[in-house]
Amino acid sequence: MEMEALAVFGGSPCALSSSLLRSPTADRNGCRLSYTSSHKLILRTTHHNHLSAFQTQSHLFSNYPSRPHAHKNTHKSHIFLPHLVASTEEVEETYIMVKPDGVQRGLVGEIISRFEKKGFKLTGLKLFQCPKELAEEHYKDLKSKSFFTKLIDYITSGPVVCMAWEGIGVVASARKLIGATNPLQAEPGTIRGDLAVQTGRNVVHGSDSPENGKREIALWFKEDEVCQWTPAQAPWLRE
Ligand code: DAT
Ligand code: MG
Repeated sequence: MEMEALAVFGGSPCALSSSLLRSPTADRNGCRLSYTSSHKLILRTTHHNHLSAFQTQSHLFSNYPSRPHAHKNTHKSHIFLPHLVASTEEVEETYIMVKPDGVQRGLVGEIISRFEKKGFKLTGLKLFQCPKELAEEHYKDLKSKSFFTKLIDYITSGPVVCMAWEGIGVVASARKLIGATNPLQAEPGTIRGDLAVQTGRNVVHGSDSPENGKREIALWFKEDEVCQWTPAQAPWLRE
């Protein structure tokens, strides 16, 4: 269930949102608050138990309602990107992860900084030693690939930094900031293009679709590890 228009605000979103977001009632009832691109406050019920690497994908998403506002704009503009279309209207979520090589090489701050500077909103962040089962679930679509075992060994070889980011078109934009899978083919200026040389050590992961963004955030984060807040810079990012 999803209820829209608890409040619509114009000039002072921060004051209103911060008091509502601290509401213990909202927490107790398992509700999440978020914002549409048009600054409407959304109350989203999340009565599901997030988070098990062993759950099926459909179960993981059974309580993730589609955003009602996603269907309201009849004339949406889109930016075309290879393999992905970035919405310029819809708030999306993406799962970004600094892989063990990025952590070992001291690149955590650099990588976080790229998404921060772009203007996306960090909603989840943790250092985490990934169990094998979770790595296998995360990369289940690649199970048949010859490099799968090596990939799982790599992802579980040391701590990773898990991040949830939110924003308009964040999925495709993050993929652009990250660059091509093979760092030697990634453009200079991208994370992989600047900081890595080999596909098997490409320092960072980013979800490849809005659906996978939700799936992966639910997989890697417990519900109370994801935080809804309004950055002070919000009015300076979007008119
Ligand atoms: P991406 O991480 O760019 O989304 P992917 O989803 O195709 O790329 O693959 C996931 C990861 O698997 C990738 O970041 C590194 C590894 N990988 C992909 N192709 C590989 C290959 N040909 N050899 C070794 N590792 C590979
Ligand atoms: Mg991928």
